This record gives sequence, C-alpha cells and structure tokens, in this order.
Amino acid sequence: MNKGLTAAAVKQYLADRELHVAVRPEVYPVLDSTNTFAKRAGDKGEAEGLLVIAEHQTGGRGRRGRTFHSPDGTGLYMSLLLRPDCAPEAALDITTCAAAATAEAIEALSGQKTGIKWVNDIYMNGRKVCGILTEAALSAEKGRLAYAVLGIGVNIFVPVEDFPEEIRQIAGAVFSEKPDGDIRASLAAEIVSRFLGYYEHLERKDYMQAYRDRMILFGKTVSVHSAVGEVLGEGECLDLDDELRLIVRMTDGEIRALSTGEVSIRGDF
Ligand code: BT5
Repeated sequence: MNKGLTAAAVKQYLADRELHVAVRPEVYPVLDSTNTFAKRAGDKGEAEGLLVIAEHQTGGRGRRGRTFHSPDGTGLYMSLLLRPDCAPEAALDITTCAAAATAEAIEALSGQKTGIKWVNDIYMNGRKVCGILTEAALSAEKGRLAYAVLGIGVNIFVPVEDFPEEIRQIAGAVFSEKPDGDIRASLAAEIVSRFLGYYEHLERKDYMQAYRDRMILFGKTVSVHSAVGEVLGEGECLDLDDELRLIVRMTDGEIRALSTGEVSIRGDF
C-alpha cells in the first residue's frame, strides 16, 4: 500500500469499497481552506465526489466565523463536494451523518472510543479531536441545494509545539503520540466510505443509532446560548429527537427542544 498522504494512496484505500459516488481525491501541501477550495469547484459546476485534502490550512474555518487550527502534517483536513437532491434543511443531516461516520472511522483505526457533542464535534477523553463544517449553496430556481461541501478536520496527534494557548484546554488528538506510519490516507478513505454508505439513503437516517450511542451530553448540565452568544439559561440534557433537536430540562422545569443554529451549548464535557 502507498505510504503517505497522496491522492493515489487514498484511491488505493477506496479501491475495494462499493461506493455509489466516484470519489476523486486531490491532495495539496497547503490551502487556505479545503472548504473554500471545494466551494469554488462547486460554483464552477464540478461533479459530486471531488475530495479536497490539504496537509496544512492557513485559514481553516469553523462555524460562524470561528477558526479551525490546522497545523502542518498533524491532522487530516478534507472537504467532500456533494450534490444531494434535497431541501436546504437536509444540510444538517449531512453534518450528523458525517459525525457518526467519522466517529466510527476513528474508532476503527484507533481502537479507542469516541463521543459526539451535539451537533458537530467529536471528542476523545474529554477533548475535541474533530470538527465538521457543512456549507450549502442554494439553487435559486428550485429552492433545493445546488451543492453542499462537507468539511472535516481531525487532529491525529498533538503538534510538537502544542495547540495554541486559546484552544489548549479544548483540543485533543486521536493518538497521544505520533503513530508509526502515516494513517491520514486510510483515515480519509475510511471516513468517506462510511459516510457515503449512510449518505446513499440519507432520508432513512441509518446513522442515527451510531450518533445517539455516542452522544456525550445525556444527563449532563449544559449552559444554553443563543446564536449570538447570549446566555439563555442552564438545563439538563434529556434526549435527542428525530429532528436532531436537543431536549433539555431548564432549571425552571421547562422542557425545551433546542435547534442547532439557534442555540449552542457549553459545559464541561
Ligand atoms: C468546527 O467549528 O469545529 C468545524 C471545523 C471544520 C474544520 C474543517 S477542516 C477541513 C474543512 N476546511 C475548513 O476550512 N474547515 C473544515 P466550530 O464548532 O465552530 O468550532 C470551532 C472552535 O473549535 C474554535 O473556536 C476553537 O475553540 C476550537 N478549535 C479550533 N481549532 C481546533 C482544533 N484543531 N481542534 C479542536 N478544537 C479546535
């Protein structure tokens, strides 16, 4: 098998998988953001299946203008261009589906357990090891998605110079030390093939059980924030409904169903 992170290595790892989408990996030493690159390709009409991978991102993006720190060689940073025939709301299902698939892929390669923090973060040993950002473009005529870019960043090991001060208490890595051999290509292939397995029948929500089984919030006390960061109160996480709303019992006893996009949660996970 090919060593290192190359398009040929990713293709080789994907060769024996039965996938309904032709995956076309491209690997770059450095990009500002693989999501931005894939969006540009989407705007130009590129077909579903383009998989953009960078060894390093200079402007890795999180949600709502946040940054995803993407140091050289220590993580997997990739974006998959999708053209699902679905309503804009289904973009959330892509994120959830990707979280379940990525958690399973990380577990398969590391032999360690992962947890999912609603809605798009993967945790190991209390630290965030992966973030997911789905960005969708609308087709104005049809009111459907023109394309979606699924971006996934995984910290494989901690950089020698450590994570920057501001995320040192949050960020962690899949492996405590640099693993022997480069697992980035096989991890990319494992994530993509598991994701596409679920995505082929997205509406069946086959990934829900895997997602729910890994939810780390049930029974935890969380602080609920509006999309603009205003504190709305505290509550206990009770459940997740089929629309992916988090069911929380607020301290005043009120049961609320929280939608992602409208609220975020903080706490000690
Ligand atoms: C995310 O946003 O976690 C989504 C990250 C998506 C990154 C991928 S990499 C490939 C593709 N190309 C891109 O440009 N993006 C995608 P959010 O939930 O908003 O979390 C961002 C927050 O996570 C930051 O404000 C930090 O607190 C923390 N953070 C930043 N870098 C991190 C890292 N490397 N590991 C863990 N936490 C990090």
